[in-house]
Amino acid sequence: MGEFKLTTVEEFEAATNRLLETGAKVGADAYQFRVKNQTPHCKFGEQGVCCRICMMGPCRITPKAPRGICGCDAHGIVGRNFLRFTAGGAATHSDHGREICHTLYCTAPDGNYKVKDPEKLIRIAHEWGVETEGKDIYDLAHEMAVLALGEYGKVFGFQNFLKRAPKHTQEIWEREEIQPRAIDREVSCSLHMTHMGCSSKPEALIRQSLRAGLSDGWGGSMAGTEFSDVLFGTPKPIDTEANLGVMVEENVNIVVHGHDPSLSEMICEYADDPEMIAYAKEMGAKGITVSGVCCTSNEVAMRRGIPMAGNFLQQENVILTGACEAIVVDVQCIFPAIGPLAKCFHTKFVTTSAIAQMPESDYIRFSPENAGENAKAIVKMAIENFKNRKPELVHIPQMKQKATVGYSFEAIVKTLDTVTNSQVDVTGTTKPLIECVKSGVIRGAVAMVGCNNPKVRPDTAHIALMKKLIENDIIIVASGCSAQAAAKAGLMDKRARDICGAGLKRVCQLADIPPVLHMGSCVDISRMMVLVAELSKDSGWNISELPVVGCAPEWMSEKAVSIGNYVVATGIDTFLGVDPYASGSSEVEGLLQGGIRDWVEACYTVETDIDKLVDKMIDRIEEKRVALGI
Ligand code: BF8
Ligand code: SF4
Repeated sequence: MGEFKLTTVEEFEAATNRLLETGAKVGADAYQFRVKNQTPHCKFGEQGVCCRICMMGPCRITPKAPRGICGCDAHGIVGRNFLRFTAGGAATHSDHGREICHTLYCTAPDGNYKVKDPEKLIRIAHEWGVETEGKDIYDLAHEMAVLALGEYGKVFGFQNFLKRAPKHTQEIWEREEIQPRAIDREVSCSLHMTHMGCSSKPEALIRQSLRAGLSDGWGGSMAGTEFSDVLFGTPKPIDTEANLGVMVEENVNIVVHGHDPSLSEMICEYADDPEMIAYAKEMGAKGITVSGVCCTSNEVAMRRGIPMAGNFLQQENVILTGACEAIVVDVQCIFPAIGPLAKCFHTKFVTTSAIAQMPESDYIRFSPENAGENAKAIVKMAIENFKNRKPELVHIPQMKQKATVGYSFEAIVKTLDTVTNSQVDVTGTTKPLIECVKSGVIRGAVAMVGCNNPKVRPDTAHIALMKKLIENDIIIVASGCSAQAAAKAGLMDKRARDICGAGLKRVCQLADIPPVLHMGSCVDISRMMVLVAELSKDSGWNISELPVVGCAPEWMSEKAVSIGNYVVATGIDTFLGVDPYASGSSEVEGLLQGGIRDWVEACYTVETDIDKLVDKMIDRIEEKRVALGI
């Protein structure tokens, strides 16, 4: 094992440039070129002042034309666009959650999917008031799946999981009338409110944005996370590796990409099958390597230690290695560019979901009923494709870092229990962590989340922010593509403790953890909600008083706005490095970056200067400490 050193963004970029040279040889397109073609972006779009929700438009607001044809002003248009953006994200996360609930419904002792964490299922059943005594675990799974699916369309009442929040938070949601009702209703209601001739009042639109976001974070995403754990196991610390160097030249390389673990779990299962490995050898390979891109990669890394080939803006790179036999995708964050790019190489592009169908792909429709059969067929297809590689195009950048991942809420509680020697019985609570925060050994925590976006030099913001935060004794929980940026850099290697401040370094040593804890995929930001809820209950502080902030420095997707809304609505100040198309309305911007604090005790800060962004987060954490008198 060589000496520990972080990988720099310059090194990432050198590897990418080398891959783009291969791309040039085969006439491949890449996002770097498309960005140039799309720059400069439309100013109306950037400011959020373009409206095309009815056929009298499209209308664009300018000083000379301050209202659309219907009379809507910039504040109404920006607010409506913001709510529609949120609804898109809430629908997307929540529908992923729904698929997981459906998979739970399809579990059987001898089926493709089984119950791997029965204790967790029973725990959730008790939370929801379901009798478990003497029930067969599969009967219980089916009963819970039906109830969970019911959360999407429940006729009366609010989301079941809201009861997990501290009382104070629940009271805020009730007072502000933002408790989410049925998940589908919040999405529908958002589209209704933004139809031509409905709401144009920023307060109403932003309030519904918070409610739709909450239906995601404390509804659909939470169901996605919790029932994925029931199906595939609750993550616990596990070692893996990250970056393109995890692909193995001598092996058949299968890359899983997307979000729903129902597909990737099955592919991993069959890629491990001795029969398949023997077949790969017969075809001239040494074995089979499955690696991942985007959130599905996080899912299988957290549960199986499957290596992470990269994050969002690295998805084209896996094909440019010339060593990818198949890229198998389910839903979300998949570039439509993959089809034409794969055609420049021998790579098979396999789409599997009716939700994400793309041209120039092999469509093998996946369902819980045919999952085993289809996963086997896909693995076989990849193996048989090994012989079609063009050796002269193969180049895998030899760049990877070790990472310890798998820090679910349950795993964090268990791991951090070992840190302090408190006299009180601390087993199973967040109290040891609170003690570290109170004493100042850890100053606070930042939830680093979200995507890459070419508007920010990819990964620089994630990595620079995390480095400075851990130097300042601020622990990080990370998810999504932010977590993968950290892992690629080496920040999830336990040896990264050496670049932390003295306090955090000590905690990392005692607990044997890296300073950046991988909490999973983007739906798993619901795990972070459970964590802050428990921290609040165990400390007696309100969530908004905790020295904790959220940050998405390179975000790009609608899902990220939905997340931002539920994080803020839960009482956590959230820092964005990319402006959410809201600058065209002083009223909407004023609410998001200030006014909503009166409603939910937190708001957004938008700051595109990375150095300033990190300083603002540190200042906010220190302000909260002062307010708590710690
Ligand atoms: O849900 S962080 S680029 S992969 S949207 Fe997509 Fe953004 Fe990555 Fe996962 Ni999340
Ligand atoms: Fe224009 Fe109003 Fe129609 Fe929007 S709703 S396109 S502002 S007329």
